[in-house]
Amino acid sequence: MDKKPFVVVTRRLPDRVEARMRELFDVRLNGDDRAYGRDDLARAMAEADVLVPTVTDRIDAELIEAAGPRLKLIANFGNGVDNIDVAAAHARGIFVTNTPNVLTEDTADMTLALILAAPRRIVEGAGYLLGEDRWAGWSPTWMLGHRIHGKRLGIVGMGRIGIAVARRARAFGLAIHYHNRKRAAQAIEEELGATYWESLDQMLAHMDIVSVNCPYTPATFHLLSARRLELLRPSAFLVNTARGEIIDEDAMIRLLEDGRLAGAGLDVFEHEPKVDERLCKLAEKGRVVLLPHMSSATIESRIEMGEKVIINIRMVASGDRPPDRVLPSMV
Ligand code: 8YV
Repeated sequence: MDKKPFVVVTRRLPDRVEARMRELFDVRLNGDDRAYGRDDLARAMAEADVLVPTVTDRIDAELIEAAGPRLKLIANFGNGVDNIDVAAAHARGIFVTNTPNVLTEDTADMTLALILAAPRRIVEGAGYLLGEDRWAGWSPTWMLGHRIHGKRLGIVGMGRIGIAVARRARAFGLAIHYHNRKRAAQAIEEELGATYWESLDQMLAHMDIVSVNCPYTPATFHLLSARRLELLRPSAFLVNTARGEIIDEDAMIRLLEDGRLAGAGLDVFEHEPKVDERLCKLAEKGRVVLLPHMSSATIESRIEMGEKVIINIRMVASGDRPPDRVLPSMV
């Protein structure tokens, strides 16, 4: 690759990151932040040495197979790489990288915010003061939520973010339970006082709050299927800051509408950016708290994600392996 690789960035990035990229690369930025369409992606991949996509770009096998001979790296601005066909890239000898670790704490913070916001009706209460009918003052039985202290939290996916969520939840007095492909290290379990559930079904049936923190892969599509969602207690709350496709959203909505699930806190949706109208109606009633995929939306995270992208590009440009390489076996 040229020392100054031709890098195409599909979305607007923090100023500091863009400035550094201008210094280091022959870079094409996206000033007006208009999301790339499929043709834009195909054109960029036909001529670039490096593509820097985000979660809003679907980089599938067809686009990768049609990519130009220069394309050596797809440096995802994001931790999750479900938007990229990693196996197809690998087959073409194109590196794929992501931006792990730098957004873990912020994403865990937002997960806790939703674990608090849904049972404690925070958004609904805040909205009340802005609504038509003004607040008539305190009342003993009004806006009552559900205590989370002492309740059981079931974490689906005990990776970096799952562990960071557990650490915070423990401080809130939640009992930590988890299901994961493989058991966490004993030291982690002891630190968190965490109980491992080999059976996801069994765990779902015994939790007060369930938090989805696993990656979205072909194996986790509708991991929380209609059948599994039925196992949840009617008093349970469901939180998702991972990917919408991990939950059968239609089945979840029907349980919420029928009162067979107490509530949900959602930062991601199965058909993003489309948010199901029924969820919006449930939000108006305070039954769910909805956020626009902003779990890692801090200036610090986004700058550090950009810095990781830059390091991955520079390593590949100098003929080395990028530190945040994603292999097909990892997804
Ligand atoms: C990113 C995320 O902002 O990193 C992820 O996987 O979902 C978000 O933190 C988004 O993916 C940007 O591509």
